[in-house]
Amino acid sequence: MNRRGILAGVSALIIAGCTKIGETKPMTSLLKSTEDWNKWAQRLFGGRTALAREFDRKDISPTFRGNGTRDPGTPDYQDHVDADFADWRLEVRGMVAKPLSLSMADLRRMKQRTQITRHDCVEGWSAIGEWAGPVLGDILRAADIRDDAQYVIFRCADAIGGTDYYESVDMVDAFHPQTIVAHELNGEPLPVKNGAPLRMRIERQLGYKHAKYVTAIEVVATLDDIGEGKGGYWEDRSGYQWYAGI
Ligand SMILES: Nc1nc2c(c(=O)[nH]1)N[C@H]1C(S)=C(S)[C@@H](COP(=O)(O)O)O[C@H]1N2
Ligand SMILES: [Mo]
Repeated sequence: MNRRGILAGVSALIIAGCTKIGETKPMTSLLKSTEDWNKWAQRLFGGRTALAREFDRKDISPTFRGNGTRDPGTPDYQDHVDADFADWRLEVRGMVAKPLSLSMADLRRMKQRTQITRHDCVEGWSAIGEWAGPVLGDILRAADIRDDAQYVIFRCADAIGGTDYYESVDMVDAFHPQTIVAHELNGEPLPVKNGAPLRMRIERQLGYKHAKYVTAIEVVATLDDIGEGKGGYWEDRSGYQWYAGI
């Protein structure tokens, strides 16, 4: 179910709820008006769909450090670096009616979103940067994802200690307007240390959710069969939360 579906469901609930309120006295005192239902709906969903704070150009950090993998270091990745990522592809697959294989040019041709946001790493550092790229929701709509899809997996070109890095989000974050597939940092193509040529921005969550070196987007119904089943590289091995809201 996409965000529109969720919101439609909530409206239906609000309307159904209103009819009931009129009928039952205890409910009338508990939930006085439509306003209360709206507040309840907002608390449940509004918190997740709200925008992350955006900053001004003057707030941009002079350097944006690289963390975790700073270079995938494989011969294949080095070939892509040498070719300026001209042949990099982003695969979109899984529960989609139209699987896609997007080139960097395809991604640059799409409508772009630019946002200046703060990145917060669990290790205790933050940095503000300006990111640009297409909105993930537009890519998922182009691929025509199935109604019963639940999660989006990001596959990466790097491995840590022999295990491939990956991450995942649910459809609320996948269709969040600030969730972008970034190919630029501060007006320049992404540096290798920051995930060249493509990295996710999942602005309402902590740094480890922002997958770098993205090679594929996989739409699935369950996380059970991916990695160790906890939805991400760090979630699988260190008990980091799958939902790392900030
Ligand atoms: N593919 C991949 N993505 C990754 C990581 C990684 O090691 N590999 N590290 C994560 C962590 S913990 C953080 S804080 C950010 C760091 O992004 P940066 O290198 O641009 O600072 O990337 C995240 N995404
Ligand atoms: Mo991090």
